[in-house]
Amino acid sequence: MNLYDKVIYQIYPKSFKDTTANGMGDIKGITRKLPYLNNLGVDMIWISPIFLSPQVDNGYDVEDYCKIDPIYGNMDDVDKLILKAKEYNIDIMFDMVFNHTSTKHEWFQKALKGDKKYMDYYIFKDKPTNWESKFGGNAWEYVDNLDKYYLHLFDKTQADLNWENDDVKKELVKVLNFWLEKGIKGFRFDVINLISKPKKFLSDDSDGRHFYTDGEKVVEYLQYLNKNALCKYDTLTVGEMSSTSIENCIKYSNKNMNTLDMTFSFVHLKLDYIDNNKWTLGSINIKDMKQLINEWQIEMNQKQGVNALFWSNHDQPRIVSRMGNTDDYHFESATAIAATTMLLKGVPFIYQGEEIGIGNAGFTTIDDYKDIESINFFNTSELDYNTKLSILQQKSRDNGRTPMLWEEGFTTGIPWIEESKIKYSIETKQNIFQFYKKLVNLKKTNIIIQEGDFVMLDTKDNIFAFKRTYKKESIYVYINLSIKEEQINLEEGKIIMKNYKDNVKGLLRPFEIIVIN
Ligand code: TEU
Repeated sequence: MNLYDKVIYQIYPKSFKDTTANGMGDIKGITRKLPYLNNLGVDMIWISPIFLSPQVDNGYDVEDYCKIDPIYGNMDDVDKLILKAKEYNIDIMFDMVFNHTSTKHEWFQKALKGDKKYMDYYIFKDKPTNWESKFGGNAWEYVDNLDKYYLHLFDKTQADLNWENDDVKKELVKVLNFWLEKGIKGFRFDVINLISKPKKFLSDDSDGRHFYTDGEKVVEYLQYLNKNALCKYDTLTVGEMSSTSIENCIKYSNKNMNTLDMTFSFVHLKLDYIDNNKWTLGSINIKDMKQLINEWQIEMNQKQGVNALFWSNHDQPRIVSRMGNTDDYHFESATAIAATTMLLKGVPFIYQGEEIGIGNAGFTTIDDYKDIESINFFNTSELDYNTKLSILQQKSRDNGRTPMLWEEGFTTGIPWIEESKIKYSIETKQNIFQFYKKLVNLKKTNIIIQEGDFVMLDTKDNIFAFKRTYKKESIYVYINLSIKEEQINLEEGKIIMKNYKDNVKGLLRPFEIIVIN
């Protein structure tokens, strides 16, 4: 499948559109909103997991990869969605959580009973290491009747699979082929660079991640999936990479490697961590951000790696709250930030609600939070209540999980999670949407934006400016990422996009963006 002319939209189904009044979004809700997605102009929708699951981690704990969780509907709904989406030329991308399964999965249940075949599907050891779980606490859980510990890099109900076992790989290939046969065109692979565990399980004075991140056999395993499933169909794949490097992302996305089509990396989303700790009150330094983007744009491009471009997803706070200003420049900052992904080289992902400027949750009590990672942090941190609450307001994954703000409402029932407390006008939402629509269209129709090389321009720290060049033709993008007005000399040419009505020569106003051809 062609890559650089694509725009992908992520749906977090639980919060997208409820058609049954149970307070949770569903598959029929997605089908109902296809005209809206078609109007936005996206090519593909990535749907976060809708497989059978106890929902401890909202579906990232899979009990059966080939069954649909009844809270979202049934297989018939999925078939209809695929068919209907085709009418709009929209393809569907599923979210494959292949690093771990839920402990409710039949395989794990058999393992728990001491079935040797299935114990070897997971990682059971006599002695634990001191590795930390990504959701807090130790990464090993003791099973009394087996007198062994199993590895869980995430919640204790998410047991890591043993990819050394050929049967595991075969089972997972079966799953991919099942969905490919049904007409699913894309896959997002959850934390896929964690699947290759070391030969020896050791402890040291770190949290352990260097032992299992970007392990020796990730490439080999991805090639296996590619050879036995993906390459037989016209697909588009993206791998979610935890704490990775450019070098590794090239291996995972260069087409000559026969691995994946592109990678999500998170280095740019850790800019507001203090000392690499998420649970702190940090802020993004624009200069550092530009430097990082520059590095990833240039190096990935040089060696034919492909960047999946994004700021927001279901694990991240809303970018307009994080980097923009929802009080005074909601429209301007939402649109300026949009241009920092949509106009770079790579494949942009829009996360539901980003296209209408939804901000952080703004929850003021711990009772409003639903996310397991957030709750674990709250329960285990020794900070005082108010500090913990402020940190959650800034960093909780629930910031990205509040219901989609449809004009007619998300649900007629009681939503599973509260709406964002940040209120703003329907007009602003519509204006942001219209701007996104223009960006999507530009991406889809302009070869310079699709294929052009990236060069960052030298500007003041708060201005992000870059040039895209293809066969001697260039597009210049100037973005003010602050509330400070800034003098700037713009390139001569035609303004093809702007987020202020007029423009003032030699000046970029707060969160102003100007695109020149
Ligand atoms: O997330 C991987 C991951 O390591 C982080 O995003 C993590 O959730 C958190 O932000 C660390 O602070 C993926 C999924 O996107 C996420 O929803 C799942 O919870 C996780 O894997 C486990 O499957």
